[in-house]
Amino acid sequence: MTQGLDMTMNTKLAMSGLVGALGVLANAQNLVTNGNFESGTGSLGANGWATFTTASPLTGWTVLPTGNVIVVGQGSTFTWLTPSPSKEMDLSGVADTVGSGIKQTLATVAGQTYDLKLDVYSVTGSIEINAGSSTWTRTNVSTRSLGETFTFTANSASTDISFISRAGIWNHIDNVSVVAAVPEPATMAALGLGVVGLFRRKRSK
Ligand SMILES: [Ca+2]
Repeated sequence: MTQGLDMTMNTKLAMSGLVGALGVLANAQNLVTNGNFESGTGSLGANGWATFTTASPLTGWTVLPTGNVIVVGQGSTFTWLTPSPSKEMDLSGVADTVGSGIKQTLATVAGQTYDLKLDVYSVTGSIEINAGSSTWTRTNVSTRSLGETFTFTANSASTDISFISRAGIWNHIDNVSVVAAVPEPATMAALGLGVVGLFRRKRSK
């Protein structure tokens, strides 16, 4: 009887470890909302672009106070747009405002490492990329650069990511994603213990 009770306890512990570990693994999905800038843009107008400000935010994103960004679409007068995305973000907007940009707050796990990935196109420009306390700058990316990856570690349960025009014009980004990098050793250990625990339970039956 006692042994049976112990086994139940062990099984529960093993299960909780396994479920917890699987929960973290399941988080290996994109945390960014509307990272491809295809949602909630409405009509892009005759010129093929639309302006977004703090007063008229874009789905999933907060436009920074100095922000005056535009979403650019296919068929716009900006003919340099490549065919692959139908819409993308120009951080400097029509007015080419320095400090213009967008922000999004993500639910993260403190201590977890994440990969921030995005497409960058910055003709005579400079894009500041932020994730928590990490900062990177991409300048004069005159050829569209796809899937650039920046790795950061979250300090808390929420992390702000932001993209800001620091100079020049045509500071474009698209396909922004943040995905948990390889699970932490502690997570892998919990997963391993969970599997071992279940295996032991089966064998003892
Ligand atoms: Ca897009």
